[in-house]
Amino acid sequence: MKNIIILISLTIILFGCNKSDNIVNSYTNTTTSGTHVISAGGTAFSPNSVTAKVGDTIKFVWSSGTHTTTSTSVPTGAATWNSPLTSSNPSFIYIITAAGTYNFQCNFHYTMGMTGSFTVN
Ligand SMILES: [Cu+2]
Repeated sequence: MKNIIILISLTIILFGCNKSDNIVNSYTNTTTSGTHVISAGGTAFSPNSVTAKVGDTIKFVWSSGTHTTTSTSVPTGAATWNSPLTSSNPSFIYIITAAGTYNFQCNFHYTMGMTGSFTVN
């Protein structure tokens, strides 16, 4: 009887996790067409250069290590950003509101070339 209760509890826990994953996935899927994923790992962003449009989303995703995504220059009128990218802060979303060139870096590894940009038309 005790084993049955444990089994039921595990099923509820697993079902709960799957359910929340599905919500995350469906959210991602609805924004895929305008979403550009840039991953941070090692000492590089990948890709480190992206072309996008106003209204698109740049999604920074942690891959390994300890990083930040930090804007170093943005077009007039655009918001700057500075966010950790770590195992406990594994993603950061930036919604583009202005055309121009955006440059960003990892504050820990920019001297090793961990920089990137996106150009918005
Ligand atoms: Cu870094």
